[in-house]
Amino acid sequence: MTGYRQRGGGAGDALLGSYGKQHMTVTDLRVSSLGGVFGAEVTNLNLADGFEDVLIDRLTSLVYEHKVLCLRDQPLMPQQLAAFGKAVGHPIEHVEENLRLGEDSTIMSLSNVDGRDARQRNGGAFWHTDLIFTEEPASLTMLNAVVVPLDGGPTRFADQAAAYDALDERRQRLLEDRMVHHCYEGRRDDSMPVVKHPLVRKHPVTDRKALYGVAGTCLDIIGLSSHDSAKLLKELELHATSPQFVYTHYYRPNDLIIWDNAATLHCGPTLEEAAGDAAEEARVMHRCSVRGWRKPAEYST
Ligand SMILES: O=C(O)CCC(=O)C(=O)O
Ligand SMILES: [Fe+2]
Repeated sequence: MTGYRQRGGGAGDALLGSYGKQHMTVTDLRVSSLGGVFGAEVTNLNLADGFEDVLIDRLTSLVYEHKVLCLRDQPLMPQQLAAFGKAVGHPIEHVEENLRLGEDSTIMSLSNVDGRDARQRNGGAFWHTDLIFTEEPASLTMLNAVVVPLDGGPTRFADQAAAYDALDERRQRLLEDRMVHHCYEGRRDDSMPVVKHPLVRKHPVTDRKALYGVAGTCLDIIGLSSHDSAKLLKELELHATSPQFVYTHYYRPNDLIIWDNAATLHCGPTLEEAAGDAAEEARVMHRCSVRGWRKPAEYST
């Protein structure tokens, strides 16, 4: 794998539970902007050394506040990522078995170096929010960058609370109590169940309103004619993903990025298969997506 920007050994080689090192404390964290319209970076943290509840509370608070959080320099083993996912929520088993990583069915790999087809390489290369086509969509999703291509293999994120706030009040009122049908891949052929979710969603922890899942898997807005529904969904998608709401994250090896699926849409890059001469295009991410909303102390009143 020469030419890949690949992680080295280091802290990630220590397994969770080998508590020889000192745990990081909340006061050690350094938080700064990622330099875009939203999102924050966290440094001076090493999850591989272990983590306590108070640290998990602080990190989830930061995710809710900033919607996208990048923890730098986290070369986690899959089982460490799974343990972190378990601390944050209830990790979700991936349905496609060949994407699961080793023994742990809650960690999957996104990769363009292992011969998988374009559908699996590019499964996230469209604007969406994770698992909204199920009754209980994902709350948070995290990606740990293992191999990063030269162009940074970016993921784009769109701030859906800001997109909602930017609508005029009349439009906000019009959208407020609407429900939307969703289906896996936006299928309309009855091959997968159809579920309903609100078009404007109040965040389960922060209570902040946001547009919810207006791109990706929506079939129609309930109560509108199919013409009006298609027109409005198209307009909302354009609005919700317009540049003033978008932060594009170019990865560094060992980034651990965490996003809030209730407050954002995201879109992965379109990936060519990377082999031989195309080594600079290689991209491997370890992924964990969770359900459930951890409520840090500051939100439990
Ligand atoms: O590969 C990416 O950048 C994002 C993929 C994605 O949509 C996901 O992991 O949920
Ligand atoms: Fe996704």
